[in-house]
Amino acid sequence: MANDESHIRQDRRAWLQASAAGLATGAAWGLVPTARGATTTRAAAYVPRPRAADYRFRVQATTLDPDERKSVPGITVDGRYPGPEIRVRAGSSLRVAVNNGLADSPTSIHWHGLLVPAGMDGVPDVANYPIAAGRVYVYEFPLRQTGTYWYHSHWQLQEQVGLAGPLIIESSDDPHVDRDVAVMLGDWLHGSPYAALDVLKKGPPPSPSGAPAKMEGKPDLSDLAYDAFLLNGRGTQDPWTLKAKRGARIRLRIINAGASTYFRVRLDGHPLTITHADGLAVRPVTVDHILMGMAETYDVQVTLAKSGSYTLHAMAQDGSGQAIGVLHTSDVAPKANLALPAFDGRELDYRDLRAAAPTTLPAGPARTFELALGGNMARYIWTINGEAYPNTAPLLIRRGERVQIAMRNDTSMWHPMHLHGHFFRVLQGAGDDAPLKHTVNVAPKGTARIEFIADNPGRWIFHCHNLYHFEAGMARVFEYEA
Ligand SMILES: [Cu+2]
Repeated sequence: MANDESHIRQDRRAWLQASAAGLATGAAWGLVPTARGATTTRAAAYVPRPRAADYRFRVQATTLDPDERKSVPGITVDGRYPGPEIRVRAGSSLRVAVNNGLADSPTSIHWHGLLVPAGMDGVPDVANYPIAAGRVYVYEFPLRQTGTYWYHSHWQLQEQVGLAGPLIIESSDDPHVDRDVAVMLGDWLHGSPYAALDVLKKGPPPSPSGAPAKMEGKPDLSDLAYDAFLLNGRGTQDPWTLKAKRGARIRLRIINAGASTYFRVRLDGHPLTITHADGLAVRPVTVDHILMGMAETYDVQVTLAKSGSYTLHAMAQDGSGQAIGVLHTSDVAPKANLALPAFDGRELDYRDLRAAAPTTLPAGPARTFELALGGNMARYIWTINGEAYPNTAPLLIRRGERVQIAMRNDTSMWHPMHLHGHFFRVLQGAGDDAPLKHTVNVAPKGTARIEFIADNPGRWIFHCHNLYHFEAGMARVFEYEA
């Protein structure tokens, strides 16, 4: 017993140190002095590794009413949407014990944009078994990067009903700012997304909540008619606000966590200086607004030079609504501007993104893939090279290869294509300083070229981050050959 107690005290001491170092912010669900932790402490002298920041997540069924118009069943971490913010320091490692408190469903958490070992990626049937109801899985991995990321369920449509949250890895190289906040965008239904998907699979007709928007016509901007758009889990009736002193420099870590919504983002009265894309530093570029695909993140720096209240708008690309937040100086009350802004001026283009340092890949044999993004709208099947996941063969690659992918979008919808476990270079007229991203938008009838070095062995899913397109087949697995 004495032994056990001393281990617990050691753990508490470790926790205090971790807190002081900023490793365990959000300590309410922070380090847990378990038998497992005690074992780790005992082994520490023999297994040198950075001390993990510890989080404990309980996935549970919850009722949510973020826009205060209808309570609907949700699935969350600890009853909250967005889920608790993970905020850790570069160079540490992260441990999250996920307890599946759902009565009747598996779950599985994906750490979006993180270069994790394959067994920690959280994709059922690709990297992991799903976590059965009532079971715990401990995700633990070293942090090999810094920046703005997020986590979300990769099980069925749980992401749409609330299982997502921000994941921030702070760096000592971060520019000094007065406020540093995550801004998570989302889309929200008053009905079941599973019912909505069934309706999509049956085809028209359009009807109320959750039913498909019209499917014919030119570029198709949305399959679903959403009931609300959310910013940090709040509707426009009671928006998220941020108070800062006049002159404050503010870093907004914007995450498009929408399940199937592209957002146009702008801040009243302020240009947006983009400092990071998909977590990684870019040469700062100043624009008026950004079109963000699902799963993309942008870090934006703004300065509130003059007293006032300024609304941050995230308008759904189809114009059907917006999410807002309000930034204001401490001498002025926050006042929401609910008018949809004009998106004039300069919009961010991938060609504006330049990595902070050259990103050329090490020499190695090249392997190329041509991938056609397709769809059958009548049956709501989405494909890559004519095949719908999971009835697809893996795309084989080998460690050390430069993998080059040319995509062609044969459909009338946008597809934000996301690769797990790697960053890729976006080759859009860029040279040595092509930006590194984990998600690339492919416009209707458009093309995109990317390349990455195969340096993280395992099986990795590559998929459209429109949740409904993914569920309906738009995915392939990259698999390392032995
Ligand atoms: Cu898609």
